[in-house]
Amino acid sequence: MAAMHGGSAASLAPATFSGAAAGGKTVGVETVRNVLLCGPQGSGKTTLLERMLLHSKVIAKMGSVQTGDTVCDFEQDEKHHGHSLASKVVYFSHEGRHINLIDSPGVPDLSGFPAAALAAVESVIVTIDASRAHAGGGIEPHTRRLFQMARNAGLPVLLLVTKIDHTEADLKGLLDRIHEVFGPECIPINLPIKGNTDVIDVFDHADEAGSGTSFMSVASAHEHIFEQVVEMDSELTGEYFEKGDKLDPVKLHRAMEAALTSGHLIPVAFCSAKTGAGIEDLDHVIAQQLPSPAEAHPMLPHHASTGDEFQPDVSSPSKPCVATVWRIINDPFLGKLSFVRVLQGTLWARTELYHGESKKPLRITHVLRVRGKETHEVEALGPGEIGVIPKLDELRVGSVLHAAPDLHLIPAHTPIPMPLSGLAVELRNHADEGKFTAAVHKMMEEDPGFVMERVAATGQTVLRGCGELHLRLILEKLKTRYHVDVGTNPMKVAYRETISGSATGHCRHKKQTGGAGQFGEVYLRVEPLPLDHATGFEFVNETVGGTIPKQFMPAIEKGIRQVLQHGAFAGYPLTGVKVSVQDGKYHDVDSKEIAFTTAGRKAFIDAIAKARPTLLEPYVKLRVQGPAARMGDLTAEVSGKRGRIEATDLEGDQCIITALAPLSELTTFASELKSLSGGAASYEMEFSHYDRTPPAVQASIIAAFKPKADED
Ligand SMILES: Nc1nc2c(ncn2[C@@H]2O[C@H](COP(=O)(O)OP(=O)(O)OP(=O)(O)O)[C@@H](O)[C@H]2O)c(=O)[nH]1
Ligand SMILES: [Mg+2]
Repeated sequence: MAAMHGGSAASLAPATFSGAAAGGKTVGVETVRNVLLCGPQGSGKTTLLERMLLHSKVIAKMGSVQTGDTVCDFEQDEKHHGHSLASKVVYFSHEGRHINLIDSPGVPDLSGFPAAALAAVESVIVTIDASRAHAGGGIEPHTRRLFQMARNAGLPVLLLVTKIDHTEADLKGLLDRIHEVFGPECIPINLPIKGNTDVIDVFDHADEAGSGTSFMSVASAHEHIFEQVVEMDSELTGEYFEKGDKLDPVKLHRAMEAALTSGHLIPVAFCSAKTGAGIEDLDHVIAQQLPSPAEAHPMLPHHASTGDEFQPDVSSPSKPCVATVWRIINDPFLGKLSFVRVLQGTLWARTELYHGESKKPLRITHVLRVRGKETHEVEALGPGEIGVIPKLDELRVGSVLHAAPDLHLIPAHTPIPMPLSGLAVELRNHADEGKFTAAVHKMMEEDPGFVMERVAATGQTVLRGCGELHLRLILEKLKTRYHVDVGTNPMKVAYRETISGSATGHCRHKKQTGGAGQFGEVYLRVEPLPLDHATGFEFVNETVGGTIPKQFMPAIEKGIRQVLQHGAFAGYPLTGVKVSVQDGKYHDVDSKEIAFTTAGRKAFIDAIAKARPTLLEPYVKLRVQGPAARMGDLTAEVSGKRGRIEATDLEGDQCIITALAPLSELTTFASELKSLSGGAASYEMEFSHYDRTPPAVQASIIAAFKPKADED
């Protein structure tokens, strides 16, 4: 056994892998269960996994998030914050099944992690915290988003009510809210009994054994879930109404899988990680009711040529292997760990597989199973399994490994959120540049919602994430894990300069310093090009009679291009201009390229100043979603941002506002929307186009611009 960094074992961990004992063999595809555990922050996911591992005797003592000794929250920053900050995998056996569970962070800014894990699992458990279920509360906007994300991916969802031990938990009220929010397909598969200290499985039990439930009879819950399941098969429905629940188990199982996959049934289960209530039954439901990789599949890659989904064939472990990478960890001791999901065939250690379009195979030396920070070496991973390939630098999230050289698959379209929040950073110590770039590169590989950009238009290095908290966590990690300290600045908007009219400009550049002098004179004309012009710049020589010899034209163009890059009046790149050089003068001795570069630059700046200079700003397409009851407030908020509303639509109890808005107005939109709606509204945006900045805004930007002293 080797260990990833984070715990005390880390520094002792050898950078090799050993201990094939526990999981040396592959397991049959029908025994595999891959389940993503997601839900709002603090709803008890990590504690629940701890309890499940204890229950299956994988660990002898239960850790807690308070004491920072859980199997999943092993990183220092997770212990420090008391939250999971990335996804982790654990596995254990139950009723002969090999169960892989993925714990994911509930912090909304980190929803890239559960999104990326949709390429690894066949079903999703969404947690709902019973301790927050009083006075009509209990289901947060983030819970709805996660539920929707899983359903949009076509995956079966089980809703898991956690912390039922909580004394104020109003479970009946919560079940009503679940029906209201997620629909009547949400039906209990077990019910709390004995004062919420235990649960009874209502799929297996038709009558109340022992004490009754607090809010629903076992008999009616049993009837309810059976009726819902048999509806998937008309023959089975007939048999059920004739003979009752003694049905053919194979047919019943098939109907159950169909009901789960189509969303006709969303089972609701209850548990408490604190007391252990409902844990045995949850294991049983996962083992017996949730689908295997032979019955359902994760989000799949697509064929590059046709765009069709790749259809995995899990009928035999000897099919050509296809595996997809869904998570990367750069461990300081073990190196790069690529978490894979085997879609078909067997992934053997000491074998070669192709990667993407490359004709050169990659050598797979080791294959591992992972439980928290522990890695266990195995010979192979069978169809449907989740595991890790260490030390392959070429792999990224979304990489597809395959045994057939001509197969070209593109990654599954997992709903990774667009990183909308940006922060400009500056190294405090310039000697750290190499360290900074390497650290950011590693962090981008690990975190699906994080990117770094060097923005040429503003000269800034920008870190983009999915919210202010996300950016804070990124800066913290840079400092504590990679020892790189950066200062931060607000992100500048990438304005552009252009002109709205035509004008002429002139410069006679004459300089005598010591011996040889400099001489060049240029008359030119500028006119606007359309905003959608392909290159945004045209340069023509209209001089006649050799007033300026041809060989000086590139020098003049060079001077003009310097202005295009650095701007003429506000310090932003200039675009959308056609320049024609019309006349000028030269001197046999003193005319050198440098003289015409300077004359060209100054004549151009002179012309721009007279050609109604205009600032352009980036516009984005904005999509705001929130409660229909708040539509008026949300529309007003968008209009207040100079947004041009394009459409307002209603979808159930939600409203969707589509608008075009200038990016410069949206720097604090996320937090404003949050406080306006109590977290119930969210937004997405994508770049649309550049458009003119209103005169007042333009005036203040130009006023703030201090041009550098012009050195010739
Ligand atoms: N009463 C009670 N408290 C619980 C239970 N399970 C977890 N908790 C507490 O709830 C808090 C959050 O638990 P976590 O397991 O960290 O929750 P999480 O869902 O993993 O949170 P994130 O990692 O932030 O997404 C901790 O203080 C736990 O001790 C439970 O069954 N009953
Ligand atoms: Mg957690």
